[in-house]
Amino acid sequence: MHLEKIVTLANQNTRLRFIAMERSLRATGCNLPLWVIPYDEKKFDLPVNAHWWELENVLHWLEVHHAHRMMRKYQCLLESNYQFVDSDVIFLKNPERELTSFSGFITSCGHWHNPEHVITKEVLTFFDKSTTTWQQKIFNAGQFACDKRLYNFDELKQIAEQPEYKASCISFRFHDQPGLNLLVNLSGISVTNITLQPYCMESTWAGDYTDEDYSRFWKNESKKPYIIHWAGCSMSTNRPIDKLFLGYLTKQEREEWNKKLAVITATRNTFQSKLKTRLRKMKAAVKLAVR
Ligand SMILES: [Mn+2]
Repeated sequence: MHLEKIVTLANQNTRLRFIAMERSLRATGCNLPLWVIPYDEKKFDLPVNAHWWELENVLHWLEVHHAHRMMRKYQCLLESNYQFVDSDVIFLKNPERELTSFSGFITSCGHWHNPEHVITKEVLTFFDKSTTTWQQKIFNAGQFACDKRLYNFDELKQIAEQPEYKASCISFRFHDQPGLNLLVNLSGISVTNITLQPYCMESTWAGDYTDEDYSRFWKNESKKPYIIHWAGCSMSTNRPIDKLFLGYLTKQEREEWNKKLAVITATRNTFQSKLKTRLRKMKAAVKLAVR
C-alpha cells in the first residue's frame, strides 16, 4: 500500500487530542497531508499540511437521514490509499513505512477478541452467509487503512439504504462501527488484521497497557504497534501510557487539558450525587408504600 494521506475526524472539542495526534505523526517523519473531516460546524485553525475535508453530497445525505455524525467517516470509502485515525490516537511509527508491504483493507485493533461493540443483528446476518470466523474481519472504526476506493457516492447511498442494512448503516444511534464494518465487508475487499497471525503485532489499544513498564511488550521492534488508540478508554485516569499523549502538549495546552478534565469530573460528580439523592428518595418512598 502506498499511502497518500492521513484522514481524521475532529472538532473544537477534540482539538487538544488532534494536536497531539498530528505532532506524533510528524515526529515519526510522516509528512503526508492530513485530511480532517469536521465532526460538526465547530472547526478550528489547522496546522500546516492539514485541511478540512467535506464531501457535500455525503454530508448532506447523512444530515437528511439524521445519521450519527461519526458516520461522516464514510467519506473515506470514496477514497483510496489512506490511513484513517481518530483524534485519540498517537503514532509510534511512520504509517507509510509500516503499511508498505500490505494491500487491501488493514486494521490493527483487538475487536477480534472483543467483538460486542462492533456487531448488530444485521452484521451477524451478513457474516452468517459467508464465514464462521467473522471475528477476524471486523475492525475498530477509529483506525483503519485502505488502498482501494470501495464505492462511488451513488453505490454507497444505495447499499446503505437497503432495508437489510439501513438500521446499522444509517439509523444506528450510538456510533459508526456496525455501519462501517458492514459497508467495508459488503464491498468484498479482503480485511487483514495485523495483530493476528502471521504478523502478530502487539496491541494498539491503550487499555491493554496498565502499568509503568508498558514498553516491555515492544522490545521486538517488528512487533511494536505503529499506533496507540485510547478507543473507549479514558485519557484522564493517569495511566502511565497517557504520557505518550500528554508528552506532545505544551505546558499551556496541558493546563487547558487539566482544566477541561476538572470540568468533566465536577459535572460527573454532580450527576452522581443527584442520582444518589434521587435513589435515596425512591427507596424511602418504596419503604413507606410497603408499610
Ligand atoms: Mn477513538
